[in-house]
Amino acid sequence: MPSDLERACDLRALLHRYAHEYYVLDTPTVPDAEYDRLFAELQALEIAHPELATVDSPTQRVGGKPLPEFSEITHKVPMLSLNNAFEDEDIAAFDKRVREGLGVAEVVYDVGPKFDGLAISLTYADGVLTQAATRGDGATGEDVTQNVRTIRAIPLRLSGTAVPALLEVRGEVLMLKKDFARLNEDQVTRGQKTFANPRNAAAGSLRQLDSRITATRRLTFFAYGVAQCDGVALPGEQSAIMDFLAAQGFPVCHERSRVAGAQGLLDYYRAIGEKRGTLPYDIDGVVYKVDSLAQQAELGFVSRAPRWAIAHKYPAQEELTTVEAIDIQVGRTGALTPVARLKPVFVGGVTVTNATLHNEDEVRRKDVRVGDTVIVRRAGDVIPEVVGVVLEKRPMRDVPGADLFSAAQEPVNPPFEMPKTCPVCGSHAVKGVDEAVTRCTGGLYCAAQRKQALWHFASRKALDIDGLGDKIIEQLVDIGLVKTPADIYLLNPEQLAGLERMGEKSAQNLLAGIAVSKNTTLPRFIYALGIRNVGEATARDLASHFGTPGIQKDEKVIAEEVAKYFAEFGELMSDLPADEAECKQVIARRLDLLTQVPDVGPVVAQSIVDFFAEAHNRDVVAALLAAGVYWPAIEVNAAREGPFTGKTFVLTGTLPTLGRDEAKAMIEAAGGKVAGSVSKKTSVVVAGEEAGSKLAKAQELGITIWTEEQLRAALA
Ligand code: JCF
Repeated sequence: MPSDLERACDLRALLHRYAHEYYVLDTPTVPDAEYDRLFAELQALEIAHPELATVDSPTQRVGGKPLPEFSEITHKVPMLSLNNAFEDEDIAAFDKRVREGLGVAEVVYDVGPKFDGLAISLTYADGVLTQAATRGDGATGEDVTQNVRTIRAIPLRLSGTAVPALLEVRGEVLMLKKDFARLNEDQVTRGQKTFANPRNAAAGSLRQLDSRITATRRLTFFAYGVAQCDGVALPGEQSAIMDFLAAQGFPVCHERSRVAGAQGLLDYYRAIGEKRGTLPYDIDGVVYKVDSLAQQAELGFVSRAPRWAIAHKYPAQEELTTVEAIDIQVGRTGALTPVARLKPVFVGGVTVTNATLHNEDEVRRKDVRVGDTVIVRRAGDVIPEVVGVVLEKRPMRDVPGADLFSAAQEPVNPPFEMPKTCPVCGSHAVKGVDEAVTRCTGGLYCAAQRKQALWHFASRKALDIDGLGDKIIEQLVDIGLVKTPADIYLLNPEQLAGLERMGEKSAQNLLAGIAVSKNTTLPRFIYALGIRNVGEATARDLASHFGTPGIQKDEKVIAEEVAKYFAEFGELMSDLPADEAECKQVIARRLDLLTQVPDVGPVVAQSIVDFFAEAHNRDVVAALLAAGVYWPAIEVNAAREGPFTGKTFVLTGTLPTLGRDEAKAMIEAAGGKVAGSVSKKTSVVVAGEEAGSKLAKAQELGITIWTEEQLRAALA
């Protein structure tokens, strides 16, 4: 039986090792629960025997009493800023200055990402963290030691073989993108304000007077340099200093590298730029440093920045601009989307003039108003978004009647309100209970929906009609020549001749494009119909599940026989019975039929049933086939023979080792089918971790439930 003292020491060593493996080496070796259990044991020991506690115990990371304010700390070695560069030429000029300053032909650089976080300075006396300070103005910063102790990535004690008497490390505190997303989700559930970006979240968390709050925020840290070191000789290169820091237990970035010459720098800049969107943290550039410390000393400083280093920035992903209007866009399925019209601003490498505001709730949550100054973000190829409003810049006026004693101001701009009617067709706009989206109820009566339905129908992955672009669709709908996709096939040269910017040649080309598009496939056809929630993949799944006998070129398809070209799927194409009870039964049968299709769940099935229950949608299908649209036959794969032949499986939750596609492939190879949702026809539900409603439904229906292990055993 070890003594309490020994046990406390062992626990600290273990917890220290696990945290190091997790945060620094990025290779966890024990589950979080085990860490938490050992942590609780150590905490209990230290509470029972306060004399056992040490300043570097992991239990010190939970935060302590709130401070009245942060005290000031003067940096012994000033925290400098870096000069910035944006253009390749700036980098060539930097490298030239360095080479000429040193009188050498080529210079080796240590290079790494420039994290978008907060610079911080950490002081270790005899290997123990004693002080942490923010950068402040570079000369004095704030004492955030209590807060920094809660950051698990930062060692409380150094772990190198030779420990310096004094070590001052510089680095960046930041929040990973995933932790930022989680924090904001939590803030929303708690009804608290969200942070605009990971940097603000990190700053807000680090500058908490109550370190217990900081302890709940997942901050991390990367070291990038040493300001002071006594008692141990430091290596002579920046890159070797980074290795030294890693050996002392600090997280150093895996993306760092050593390169030679301006070309090496630019190649690195581009390589990291391509990875930028997929890195787990935000960066705003890369940092280049002359690797040799002797050469650094030779180059020295200009005013407040080193001559031996430069930050090469990427185009900003966030900028400020003003909202000039909030317009409503009408989508293909009638969704009304508020869109912010912005004063043009250059962000993320392009000029942005619009940003989607998604829906009413989102506008409310962010409280975006016309006239507001907003932060616009465009990260990578992601569409631009309004991150938030700069409330301090909202235009305000005095409240009329306010006097000296009740002087008050109110915003000049009123809150945004979703219109009650569609701005294009005037139909009622409705929002389902629990739904975020407001929809125009006009359907194809609404010109906006019609135009987009046509555009979708003609698009490359649908019927792929060459020459039928936005502008032409716009005109065809506005003059009333085309109301449904089927009308496209009735157009003649005289009608097209009347359109703006439509010469004889382009009219011919368009008609040829329309004629060619008749030769299609069933998946394209289903996709082209624009059924809500039915994308390309679902259209393919439906087509290969149900099959089709195909349609010959120039076959005369009559309206009464349309259903047969869709095989079993054709059952969906008839009016629902007027009798309510009967109607319910038919719908249930249709849903059941559809949910046997792999990856078709109840929501998608409902959309499909609703679509074909509308006579006007069926009329369009019939009219398209009557107009001569045709496709080849698809045979439904005869069920493979195997132990699972005739059995239908449903997969739910995360299986311990098999991915969804792997499990599906195994089942299908054994002759089984995999369906998207559970019904009476389901033979077996294979459930993994976090299985939800499908598992519940299976239990309710008394369907056999297997684990992955049981699935494997059945096939063994
Ligand atoms: O990641 C950073 N923001 C960063 C800042 C990285 C560095 O290597 C730096 C820095 C600021 C100053 N190096 C210096 C000398």
